[in-house]
Amino acid sequence: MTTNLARRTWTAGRSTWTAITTLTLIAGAASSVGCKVNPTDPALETSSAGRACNSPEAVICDADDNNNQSAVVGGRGGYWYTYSDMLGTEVWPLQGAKGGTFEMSPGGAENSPYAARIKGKVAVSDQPVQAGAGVNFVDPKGAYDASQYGGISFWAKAGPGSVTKVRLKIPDSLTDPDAGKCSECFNDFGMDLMLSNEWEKYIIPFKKLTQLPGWGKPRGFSVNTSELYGIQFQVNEQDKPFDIWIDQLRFTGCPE
Ligand SMILES: [Ca+2]
Repeated sequence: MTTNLARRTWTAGRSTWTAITTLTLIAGAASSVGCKVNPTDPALETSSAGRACNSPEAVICDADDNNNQSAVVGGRGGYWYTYSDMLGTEVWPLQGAKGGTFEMSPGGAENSPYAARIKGKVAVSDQPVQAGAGVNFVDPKGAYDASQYGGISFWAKAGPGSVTKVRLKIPDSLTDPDAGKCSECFNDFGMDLMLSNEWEKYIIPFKKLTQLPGWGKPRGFSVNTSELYGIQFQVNEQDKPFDIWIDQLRFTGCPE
């Protein structure tokens, strides 16, 4: 049921996207259409929520230390991990529950040496299936106050033959079970992304994140930026291979 809802939502989103693209050609004003945002729109670079931060503390992880820990700055330093369903989905690097440890891959964005990469294949099931990578903000895992920032940016691409649809998820105190508030957890505020096979920069204003419709208890109006747990990138297309690259994660929209 959840998977069907997600798929329907994505289909609707893609239709909207086509409409936005068309309007862009006509009016050149994609960012002003409705509530949708094009996360690769360069105009976000100059928006209050999306502009780059100069502070070194805004670097979440550039992967270039070639280890499984995010940048140890700003009271952070959480670790990367992978996850999957228990229904046959395979993911590399192997998830911790199966004895694996996350590792970075050579060939980062912006000509940097390393990036986070996950690859594998999503299983076929009548239950929801998924695989993903995530990074916690702090270690041990806990809430992090990111309310001084307006959003995040990162670079991403899909390898040849990979699915290109990825859902960005930002677990917060309402949706992460570790916060103890949700009875139906994991419907994190997020955004569906359509990656290309080339590195592209994505800018995600926090206020543009939404939950998937139809499930999750309780549900919120917006992500709680004062209590964020991490960032996840998830694929869920059944019977499809994935090869997803993420790099140069940063906070955006620092206070001036
Ligand atoms: Ca990098």
